[in-house]
Amino acid sequence: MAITRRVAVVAALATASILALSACAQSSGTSTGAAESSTATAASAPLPAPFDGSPVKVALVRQSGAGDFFTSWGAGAAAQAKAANIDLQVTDARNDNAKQASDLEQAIAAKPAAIIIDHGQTDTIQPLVTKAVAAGIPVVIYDLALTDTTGVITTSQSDASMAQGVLDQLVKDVGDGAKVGYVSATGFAPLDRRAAVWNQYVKDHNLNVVFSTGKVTESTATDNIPLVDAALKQNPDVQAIFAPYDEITKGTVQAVIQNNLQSKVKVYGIDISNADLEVITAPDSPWVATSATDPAAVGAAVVRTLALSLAGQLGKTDVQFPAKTITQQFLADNNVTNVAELRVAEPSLKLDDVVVADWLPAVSE
Ligand code: SR1
Repeated sequence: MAITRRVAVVAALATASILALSACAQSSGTSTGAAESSTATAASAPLPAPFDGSPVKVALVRQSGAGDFFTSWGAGAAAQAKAANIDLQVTDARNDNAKQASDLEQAIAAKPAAIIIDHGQTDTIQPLVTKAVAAGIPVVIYDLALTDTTGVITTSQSDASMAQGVLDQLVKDVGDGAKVGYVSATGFAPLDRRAAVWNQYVKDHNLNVVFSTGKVTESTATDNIPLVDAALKQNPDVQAIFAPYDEITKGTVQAVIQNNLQSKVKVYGIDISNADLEVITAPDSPWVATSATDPAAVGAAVVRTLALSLAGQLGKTDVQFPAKTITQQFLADNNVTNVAELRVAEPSLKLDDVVVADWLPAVSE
């Protein structure tokens, strides 16, 4: 790679880190404000009960992590809540499991009309979900693995199809039997679901896994760089790396570049954001494909799931949000450099036909 091109990817990664840091600063603490740029399509029917009177109090108990995904998800949730006359009380434990448990205890004690739980660890949260259900409080979870989902509405991205989409591309690019690396962590519901698909592809395509590493922290992108750097130094002949969470993907890309392996190693990720798109579309970026939803659309859709359920109109207990696999080539062909342009190129990302009603259209950014 020419030095100028290498500089372009590194510059994109540096911008991505700065964006991630400012995103962290914005997303901590309590906030009920909707994203300024969001718009609500006009509803064609009046709000039904219980949304037709005073604002409906709903607690959103989050365990978010580093990066744009969580910030956009929260903005989408807040915008949709506003459109549905929901007073959304948000707490965010930011990787602190004890704080999330205490936030949930307090939410149950406040007797809201419902509780949404975004991410979290099974051991900490299961007993409190059981307590909330016993207290008659409707609970919707997103990206949380429970051992008992009785009385709970579960939501997630379509993690299995996300992993399949990007791994099909990996196998197409490097072939069966290729030398591959894996960078992820265990104990997080979406990552565990993606891992199950990865293990199946490794078996089915006889992939030669030369390293497995990775972790989730408050600075996931930065903290994965030395792990992948060490793995690459041991295995410079690896052909492809699966890094299924965009913060981990960014750290992986940085490690590939600092080892000057970007022309030899392809990186496959999951998720999308403006910062990610900057990294993927930088000249000679090794990040060649990602499977993604629009996180703002998913945050909004989780709130709609709850709203439909409170109105007695949901009719199911599990909702999965479809994703798309997006290649570097698709972005280049469609001149996509940010999420707004991606929504135009791939309108299904808006989820505007998922868990909607005439009184509850999807908000869009
Ligand atoms: C630590 S879990 C990270 C994942 O959760 C979100 O749902 C995103 O898809 C992200 O990859």
